[in-house]
Amino acid sequence: PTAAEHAAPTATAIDRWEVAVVGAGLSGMYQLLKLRELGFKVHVYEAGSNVGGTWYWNRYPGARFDSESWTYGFSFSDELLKEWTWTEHFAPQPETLRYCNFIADKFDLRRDITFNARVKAAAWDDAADEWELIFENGRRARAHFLITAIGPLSAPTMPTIPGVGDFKGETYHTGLWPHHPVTFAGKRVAVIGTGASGVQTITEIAKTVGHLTVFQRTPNWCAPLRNSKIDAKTMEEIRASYQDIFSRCRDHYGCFIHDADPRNAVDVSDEEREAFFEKTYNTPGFAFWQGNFRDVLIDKRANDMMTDFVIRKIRARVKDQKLADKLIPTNHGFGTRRVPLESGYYEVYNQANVKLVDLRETPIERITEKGIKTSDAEYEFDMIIFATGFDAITGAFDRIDITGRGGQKLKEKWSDGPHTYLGLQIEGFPNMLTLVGPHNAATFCNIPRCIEQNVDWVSDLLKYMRDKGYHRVEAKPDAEATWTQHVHDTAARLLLMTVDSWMTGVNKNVAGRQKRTFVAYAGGAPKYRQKCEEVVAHGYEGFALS
Ligand code: N01
Repeated sequence: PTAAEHAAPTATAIDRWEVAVVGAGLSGMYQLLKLRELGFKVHVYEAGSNVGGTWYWNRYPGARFDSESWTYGFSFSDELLKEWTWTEHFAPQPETLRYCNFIADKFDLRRDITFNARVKAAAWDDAADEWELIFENGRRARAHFLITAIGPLSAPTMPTIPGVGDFKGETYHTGLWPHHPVTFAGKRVAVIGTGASGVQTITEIAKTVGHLTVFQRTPNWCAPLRNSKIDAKTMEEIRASYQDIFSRCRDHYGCFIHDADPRNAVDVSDEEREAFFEKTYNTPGFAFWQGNFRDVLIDKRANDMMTDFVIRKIRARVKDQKLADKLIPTNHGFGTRRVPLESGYYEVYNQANVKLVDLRETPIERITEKGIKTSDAEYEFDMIIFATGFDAITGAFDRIDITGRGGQKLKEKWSDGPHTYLGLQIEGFPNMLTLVGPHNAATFCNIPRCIEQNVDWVSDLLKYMRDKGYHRVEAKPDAEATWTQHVHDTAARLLLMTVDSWMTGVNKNVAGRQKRTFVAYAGGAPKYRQKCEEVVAHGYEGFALS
């Protein structure tokens, strides 16, 4: 059936499942497939009208991978690897969304997915050993296990600028981009935000826009993507090397194809360092960030060297050096926030029809019916694009009213930052498993590589429980406390902990998200995988099973 044929649930009967999965992005789809194969009665609820998650919602112009396509796709099915063809090394969003739909079709997933079903609340019923889900339209469902597959960057946030709803022209948020075509030719367009979404949007729409004004609060360090097409012969070579590709990704900290260099930047000669920077800067993808000297993200001296190299690159690309000054970050070193990869971003500012407004000099005072008023000017627009990001990692959990054992609210439990065991389970919330959840290596990962690990681990746990006759799984308090402390200890040495960003849990547009905390896992995917395997080897150590 097509997506349109899946009606939203109506407020009558209660569905009952062994396992309810929330979200039909890549993690929810793979989880469905695995549990179906294991014979569980499993069902997925998805807020959107079709599969794809991130790739369903983020349809903004220029959206594309910054992981190599062929390292990003699922590895679990040889058939899928044989049948699917990537056309670009960093596929654009429409291609990745097609990939998601291809998976849904190939494995006939849609028959077990209800679309247009946004979960409003989830509550644990201790007497029945069940989760009850309540949807926005009032419909309910019950399941013995609840698996969240709700994504780390899926709760878009609007800025808290006065008058934000007043503008009468076209408005879009990059993370909620409409399904209908949007045109920019002849229009006066504003973009607020210069994170990865803003950088991709700005670069793409600059090709056709009438006039573009970029409102930048904090400049970000960017590096070149260096995308190219994949021809048929190259695709065959990629297919022949998939096992090697996935094995290399397995060994990398973030499951990327870029091997980290064992040397320290501070230990090599100036010439050697410069040559290596040049080489990695010219390599496609995250090589410069994820495959650089081993000390660049932990030793300030090494980071300064890397940062100095990138400053010279930006200065060479931007003609007006006063403009270059504004585009060069001054409050953080390269790579200490998520690095947007770009394809001609800096050159956009050489265009006569593009203006950069530096909000550190002239802050926005309000949004008006006609445009944006800063402290020194009033701008009129036909369209405002909000590239203002997400309430990351915990935001999607907060948007569901989740109640655990004894009436405990997850939002309250996490009011000072998440507490989890392995980023997969939470004390007080029995039988709830969090794929790509906070404190999970998947949040800092070439995500499908880590999704496969998460889903396989959760599926094995459910099978183990069924085989052994257990009905409940819940993290023990001491295991949760130890893991949470480990998460913070591991992050402490990273330079990124000295900077505000979604990676340090800060979002100035969300109440209660002003203080830095660590919401991901910085020990790296290999170490995380090893820990998960050890827990299993010791009979699911740290979990209470009953
Ligand atoms: O969001 P962001 P994003 N007034 O939070 C600005 C992934 N991703 O959607 O830095 C003015 O990075 C804010 O300014 P500041 C990737 O992991 C992947 O771009 O807070 N400006 C910032 O510039 C990425 O990191 C891809 O001062 C305001 C911007 O909005 C993550 O998603 C592509 C403001 C938000 O940047 C999030 O990226 C895209 C205000 N009131 C995204 N409020 C791939 O390539 C916010 N801003 C795969």
